[in-house]
Amino acid sequence: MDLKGFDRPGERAAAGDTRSVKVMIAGGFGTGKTTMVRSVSDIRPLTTEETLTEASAGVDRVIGVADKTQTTVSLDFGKIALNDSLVLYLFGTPGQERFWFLWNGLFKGALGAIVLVDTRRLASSFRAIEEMERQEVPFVVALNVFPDSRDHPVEEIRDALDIPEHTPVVAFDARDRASSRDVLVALIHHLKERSAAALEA
Ligand SMILES: Nc1nc2c(ncn2[C@@H]2O[C@H](COP(=O)(O)OP(=O)(O)O)[C@@H](O)[C@H]2O)c(=O)[nH]1
Ligand SMILES: [Mg+2]
Repeated sequence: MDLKGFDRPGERAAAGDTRSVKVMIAGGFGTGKTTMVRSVSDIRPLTTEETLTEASAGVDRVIGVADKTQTTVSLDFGKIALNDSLVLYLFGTPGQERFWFLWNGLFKGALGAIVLVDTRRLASSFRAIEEMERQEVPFVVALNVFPDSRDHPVEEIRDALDIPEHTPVVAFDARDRASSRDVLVALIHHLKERSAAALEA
């Protein structure tokens, strides 16, 4: 996919001229943020995982996330070059509400975000979507398809989560590199469409 011109609207980027863009990977607990950063990153992603104990299980609301035994207590961080002149730095947000106080600093300098949604547990991503709007970060909603996910029409999901009309909603598989990369490309196109000017800031 041709992404040339994204980094310097109206100009072709000179050889070796690379633009780095910070992208947030957000969404509820267990929606696949860590999985996505791991599958798509060119570098070995940094993650801090802590084994979920019996004691924290209630706090972390593992109900409905049966086979999840680890929860991320720190950030996922990854990097992907989409082409010669565009490198994305990916920052996964901590899923648990008790870490959300960190978000103000976390979003600083972010040009866009992906909000992951598990359609079996829509409510878990509701606050992440609200937060994107509060932070005024443009985003793409990515429906992470699990084996027992039902096939919901996109409009139904848009309604249920109150996703703005102009915000793209795409289905993908967080475990798959190409699929995860396509979601990032969709975000870049969305940013490009939204405002070429904002990208120069
Ligand atoms: N079947 C399936 N399982 C997934 C997918 N994405 C994540 N998982 C699994 O779901 C669980 C939660 O994913 P994780 O990336 O840790 O979620 P996070 O809390 O958002 O970081 C893990 O056990 C993953 O292996 C997916 O696309 N399909
Ligand atoms: Mg995680």
